[in-house]
Amino acid sequence: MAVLNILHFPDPKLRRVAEPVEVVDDAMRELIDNMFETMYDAPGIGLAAPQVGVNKRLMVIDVSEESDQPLAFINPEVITAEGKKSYDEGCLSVPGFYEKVTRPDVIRVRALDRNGEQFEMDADDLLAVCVQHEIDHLDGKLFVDYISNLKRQRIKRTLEKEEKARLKQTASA
Ligand code: QAP
Ligand code: CO
Repeated sequence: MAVLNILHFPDPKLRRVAEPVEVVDDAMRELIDNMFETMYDAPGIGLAAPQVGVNKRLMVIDVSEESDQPLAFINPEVITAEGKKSYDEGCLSVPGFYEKVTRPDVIRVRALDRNGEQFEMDADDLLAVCVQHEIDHLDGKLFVDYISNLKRQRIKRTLEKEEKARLKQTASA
């Protein structure tokens, strides 16, 4: 297993629409395991394949207190959505920033599991937020797209500066 490198906003790779997964094979299961390891290491509660540079419709989530309820979703789709709720969202690709985002409150999601079997799941509260946030990643969308241009630009400039500083460090090490 391995901890993968997480891309940060405004990396253009985060803006691609990801491709559906055609077959769920051992290589896919290894990627899923590595994504869980990367998410738990961060630590985070959700991670989508585009965040680790893989342009596939795949995401992992664990919103449990004990980090013992891993959920993998392949080719996920929201099939019903009701209500509205705001939640303070963050993102492993936008480290250090949290903003209120309004989304449907209760959803039903359909996906394939790590064995390629289709399942459906009802989600509310944090899980519903997280599923929708991660599906957005598969469509090249980030939570910062829901906030003002001014706030998004500020976040972009700060993260670009941090990335430059990291590159300098890496070059001199
Ligand atoms: C998406 O986000 C999410 O800024 C998952 O410095 C977030 O795991 C769904 C994280 C909130 C619903 C509500 C963020 C870690 C983790 C940071 C995450 C950071 C370190 C974010
Ligand atoms: Co995210």
